Amino acid sequence: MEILNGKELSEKIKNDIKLEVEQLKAEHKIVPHLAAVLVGDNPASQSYVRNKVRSCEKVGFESTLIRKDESITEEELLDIIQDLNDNDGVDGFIVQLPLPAHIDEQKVTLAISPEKDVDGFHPINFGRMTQGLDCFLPATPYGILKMLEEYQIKTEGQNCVVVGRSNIVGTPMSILLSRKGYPGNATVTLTHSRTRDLSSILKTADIIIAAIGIPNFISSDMTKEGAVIVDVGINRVEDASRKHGYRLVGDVDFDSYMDKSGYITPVPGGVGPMTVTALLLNTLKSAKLKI
Ligand code: BQF
Repeated sequence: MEILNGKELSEKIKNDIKLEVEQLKAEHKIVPHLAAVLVGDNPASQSYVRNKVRSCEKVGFESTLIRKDESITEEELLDIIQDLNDNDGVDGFIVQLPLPAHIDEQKVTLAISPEKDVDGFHPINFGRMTQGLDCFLPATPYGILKMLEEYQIKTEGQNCVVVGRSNIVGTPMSILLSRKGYPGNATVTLTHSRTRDLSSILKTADIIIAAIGIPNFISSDMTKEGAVIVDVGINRVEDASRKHGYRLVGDVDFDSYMDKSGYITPVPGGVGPMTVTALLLNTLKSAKLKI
């Protein structure tokens, strides 16, 4: 298997972003500014937000982290979102998901101004995406497209099987791969928990996007020789030998692909870093609209 190295590619793209930010600063006095709202103390969410803030620092963006206790009311959170919408100094912002059960995520997503929705979750951006209009693409699918492009993976006419139908990964990914152009023009099958005989569908796939959230769910005996395997899963599994008592594994049994041909993304270091970098690209795009 050839490795699709998301970590390495994300460093390369971040370096390009950094150079562009230096130019924006020098020529237009513009410094892109990303804000993040983190509610509660979910360890995974804290780590994701840390990655985002650290990446901002690396490329020369300004960043603001707004931390709130999980007892925050929906109304208070919507007020914070309104302030960020109105703040001309902020180019884009994200509200880290998941939110506590008493807050309606849909309501929160709808409250974010589509012009600052650098996560690309607002239905305006989703709708614009489906029609091929200019928009903020959702970060994970955007990062995957960048990776397929960099490694010149053929998508036209290829059978692509997406596993998982979430609003933020599976569903948009299926739309993006079936759109006209590159990377697109694929024949896409969107599968999910109610799909019958997933194994035989997977056997037809030239490209697999695994976004199910079940550790090691897909193994090499279920897929064909030479397939491109994109593993979106980031699952914490207990591992007493590790510093924090857990390690990250994907939705794909990576080790089972040792002796196969094709391409595979590792976890960690595959899609994850590309997701964060895609968020930076969206924020840069938003900032450049000020010119
Ligand atoms: C890596 C995310 C599920 C639900 C909400 C690098 C990240 C992860 C892994 C990261 C993710 C996953 C993020 C690695 C952001 C990706 O080295 O493999 C970076 O920070 N991500 C998120 O913000 O919300 C999620 C997954």
